[in-house]
Amino acid sequence: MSLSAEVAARFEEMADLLEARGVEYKPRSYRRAAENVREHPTPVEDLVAEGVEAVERIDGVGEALAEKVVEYAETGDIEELAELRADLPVDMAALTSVEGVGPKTVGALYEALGVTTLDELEAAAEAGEIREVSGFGAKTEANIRENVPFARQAQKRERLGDARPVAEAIRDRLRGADPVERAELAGSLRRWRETIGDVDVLVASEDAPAAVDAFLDWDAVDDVIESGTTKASVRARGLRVDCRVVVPDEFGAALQYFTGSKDHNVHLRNIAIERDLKMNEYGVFDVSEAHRDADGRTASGAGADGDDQRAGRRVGGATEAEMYDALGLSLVPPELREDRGEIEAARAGRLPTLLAPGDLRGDLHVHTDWSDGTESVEAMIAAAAERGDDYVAITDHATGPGMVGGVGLNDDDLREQMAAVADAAGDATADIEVFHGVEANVDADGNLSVGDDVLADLDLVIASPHSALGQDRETATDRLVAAVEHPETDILGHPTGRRINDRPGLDPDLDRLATAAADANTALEVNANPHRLDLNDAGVRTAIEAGAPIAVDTDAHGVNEFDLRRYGVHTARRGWAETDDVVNSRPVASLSTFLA
Ligand code: DGT
Ligand code: CA
Ligand code: CA
Ligand code: ZN
Repeated sequence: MSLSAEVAARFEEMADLLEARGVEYKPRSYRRAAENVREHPTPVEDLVAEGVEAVERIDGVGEALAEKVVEYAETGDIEELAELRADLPVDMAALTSVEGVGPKTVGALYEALGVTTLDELEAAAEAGEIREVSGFGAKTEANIRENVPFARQAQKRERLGDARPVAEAIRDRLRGADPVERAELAGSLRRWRETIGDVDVLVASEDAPAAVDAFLDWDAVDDVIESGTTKASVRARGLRVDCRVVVPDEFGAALQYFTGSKDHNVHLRNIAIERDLKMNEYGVFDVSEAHRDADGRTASGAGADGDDQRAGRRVGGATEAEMYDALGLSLVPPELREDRGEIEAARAGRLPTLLAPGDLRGDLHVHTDWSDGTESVEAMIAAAAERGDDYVAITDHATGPGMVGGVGLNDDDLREQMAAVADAAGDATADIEVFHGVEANVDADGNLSVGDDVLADLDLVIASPHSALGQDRETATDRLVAAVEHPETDILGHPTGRRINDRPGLDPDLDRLATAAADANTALEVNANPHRLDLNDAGVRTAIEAGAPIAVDTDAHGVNEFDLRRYGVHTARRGWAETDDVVNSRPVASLSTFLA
């Protein structure tokens, strides 16, 4: 976590604690300050280095708060926060992660029942104690009981986009360490699952203890959970990180094993058994009679860790490809390893040729400072060109349901923007095709929030749901189908509106939606923002099976967010997407045909 993000999180915690104690106004100013600190273009550490006056340049941060920012940067703590925590010793983040439980509820339940943790909250609900507290009832109690398990689950899994950068930092650090020959991420992170339980890092080295030391030497380590001569687990930047060290000759076997998923590996192991083979983290071994020695052990180094498991004649293990090959399978890309038919496909030689990160030619969902983006049209075009993209679409928010604080453009603004985008495209020095579009809001009934005459004059129309995200399945499906069937819609943006670990969003009948999208030749978006990943992997798979086109877009609100593209690409890969399924992998001429 960056220092800015840490400060913002501490301010939000203070806001919650103050609110729980019934303090007025102050919580709002802390929350506003938190948001502005988080979004400020200059990292807090740079401002702190300049002095407290520089910190005060952040909107909503006056002298008192600026001093707290400096205090946190210098000491890692805020005294007032420590006092608030001592006064209300609750696990605020966990408790307020339960839907329907806010800081005020936490304060009231602590006063009345002494509830401090999720477990205690659940126990109180189960014992029928909550309904007895003034201001609470049986319905609230039932809701809490129902929502605690969901909160517990969400709480312990981290978003892919939060974990990846941390994991890549330790991987790269290990790659530079002397005793390390190879270092790779494994587990759910290598499979690019949308959330991850813990980070798994695998290292190849001839000197395991030295490699473990290199891992423990990482400056992000807050706490060593356990450590030994070949593995260690630590807590770093809020994540649990497991590191294992193997000899180079067994790296492929270990990488295959620790990448998982568990279901994928169990299925493989059963195939091995059918073939008189044994498969584990050390390799694939032929254990047919001819290759088994008297006591089932190999001759060398009896008694060492894993020796029983190394018995038999080894037929593979240095590389992952060898592991799959030994089972008569082609190498399965990590994103597919969920036991969802990939093993049958690998056996039949029918694995999909997945979309590759370099296949995308441009982004079709980009915001600028005309709506809630942070940069100008010119800057976003230049950044897209800089990346080597063939085209980019400028698609600011239209006004309408779900847009708050006057963020969106009305029809007149959009007409004005047409000229501005055309000018910017004309001025752009780089050779990049610029499309002008809009992200229109889909209202609760499936209508778009922009006039048909304006939609017809734009190059591209994204229709996105931003409001009424609690609709039932039937209503939500009707609504989204209406949006994809609108003659001007080219892309259905973030179709469910979910935010990972935050809100579930719509739960449409994806078969029906995808069929409608295929018939209307409207693309369904894979929004690459790691808070969204919407469609998700399963949604992509359904869309593709129905023949609906896919658009993988970053929804960038600033130039740095173009880097989020990879999360969309790998999510699409998890949904078995091939290059031809994705409209923004097409050359500009063929994309233009699609949009027309
Ligand atoms: P996570 O951390 O919950 O997001 O999911 P993973 O898949 O990273 O799981 P993790 O960290 O518990 O273990 C990493 C990999 O190690 C897992 O994907 C497969 C392998 N593994 C762990 N435990 C078992 C097991 O009991 N049996 C088998 N076959 N493989 C296992
Ligand atoms: Ca893991
Ligand atoms: Ca693990
Ligand atoms: Zn957007």
